Amino acid sequence: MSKVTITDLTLRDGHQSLIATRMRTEDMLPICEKMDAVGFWSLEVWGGATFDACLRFLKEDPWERLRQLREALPNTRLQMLLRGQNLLGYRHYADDVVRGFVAKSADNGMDVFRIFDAMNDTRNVRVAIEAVKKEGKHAQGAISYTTSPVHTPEQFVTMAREMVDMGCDSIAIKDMAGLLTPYATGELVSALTDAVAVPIHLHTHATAGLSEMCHLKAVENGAANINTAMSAFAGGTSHAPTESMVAALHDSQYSTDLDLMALQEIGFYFREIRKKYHQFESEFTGVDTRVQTTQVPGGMISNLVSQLKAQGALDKVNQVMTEIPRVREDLGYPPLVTPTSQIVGTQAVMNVLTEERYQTITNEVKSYLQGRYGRTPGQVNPVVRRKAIGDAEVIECRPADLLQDEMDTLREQVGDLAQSEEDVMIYAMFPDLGREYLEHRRDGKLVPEPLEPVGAKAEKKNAPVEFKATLHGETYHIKVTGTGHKRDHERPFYVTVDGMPEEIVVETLDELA
Ligand code: PYR
Repeated sequence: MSKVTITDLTLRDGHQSLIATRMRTEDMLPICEKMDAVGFWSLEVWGGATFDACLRFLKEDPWERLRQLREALPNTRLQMLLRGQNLLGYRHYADDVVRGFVAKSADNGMDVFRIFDAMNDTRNVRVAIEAVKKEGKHAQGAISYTTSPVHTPEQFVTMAREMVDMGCDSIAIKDMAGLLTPYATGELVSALTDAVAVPIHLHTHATAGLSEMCHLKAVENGAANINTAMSAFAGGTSHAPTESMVAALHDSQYSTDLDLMALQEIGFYFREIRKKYHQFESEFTGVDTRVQTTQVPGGMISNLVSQLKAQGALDKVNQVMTEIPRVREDLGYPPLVTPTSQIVGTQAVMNVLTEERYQTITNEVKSYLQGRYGRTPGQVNPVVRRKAIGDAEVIECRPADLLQDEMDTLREQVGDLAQSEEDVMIYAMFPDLGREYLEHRRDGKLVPEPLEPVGAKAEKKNAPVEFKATLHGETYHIKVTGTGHKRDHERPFYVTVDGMPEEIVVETLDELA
């Protein structure tokens, strides 16, 4: 039995899960010295959606963020989440882009690369793993954890063995939705520790309220490392709190030996920081066990709510939640994680909003059914496939085998806008967004998305929901009981007037107040 180490996720998955990846570098740097002194095994600070969010919303150079964090955290391993052949984007890139991206990440300070594939097709992680090893860095192979009639613990063990054979230094169970239960965790960790000689790390989400129990079962069954987030960015669709897990394991054979008081101080810092980002708080906080029955991750639920709101179809949310598992089954039960969560989620929305299921089929679903994201875990629905791609060929090879090297073309396309190879990578990841970012930077026009002042939301919340109104000499008792969402400027409020239900349309909540 040995000590347990901790990877703290606050600076990547913590804020990605709770405030839509909006934490700015300026809010990370002041606390780095203290975080660096804690003795974490690693800090996950980069990758996943952070690259996209830096460019799209924060107008920050993601590479500059990495360099600054490297400088501010000299004593702690920096860790990132890499989506295998999808890197930090949503499509497969050619192998030369994968190798170049990994090399630049290592040059700029990355130590640990957690690499996953949304289909668990190990062919899609091989090039990235080899590239990390070539740079002399830590390659961590991640299993995208899911449950379905075609997934078994034995398959995950086989996958772990394959990734270790490819050169991985550790294996992570990546439970991105919070599907794990404590006993399933114990069983899987035990099977993995028996099967492979490298350390097992556990990454799970707190959505269903099970994460601390899962971590406990993981360490009891031999996990070397657990992933947590500082309490201010823990819970809900995020992770188990770092401070609580340190306290839970204290004085046991699994003790992390981290200083709880030092952690508390860091926790208070983040408590204040989170307030700044209140406008990005998800509507789903606290415990939501629906993920255990629908398999729909919390982050995906909030995305769906925004998609449906934009279509004026928020009332269809429950239908979409029921449709997602059906689409997933039709597609052969892929784990739901970027990009398959978007592929399945968007098709489910289409299926609900159109008269007939699969009346409209997205291009991503067509590509998926042609094998362009990799091998599907189970059989796909042949009727849906025929409808989507007719007699088109389904590829059997690794999807990136069909891609020509891209770097020369990308360099040529971006031209003088790129002042470094890192800039070329910005363009490579997201050609439209990357070009726009580089142009705005050249023209001195980078404007980050504004933050609403702290308290702005609180004021709105305080608008009266029950009041008396006098009209033509008659006094009514009005109680607002809920809002519907049609178009943003025309929101009906459901009210009771003297106890009778009424619908009134007002321009804004402020006007009503
Ligand atoms: C990501 O790909 O961004 C995840 O957090 C899974």
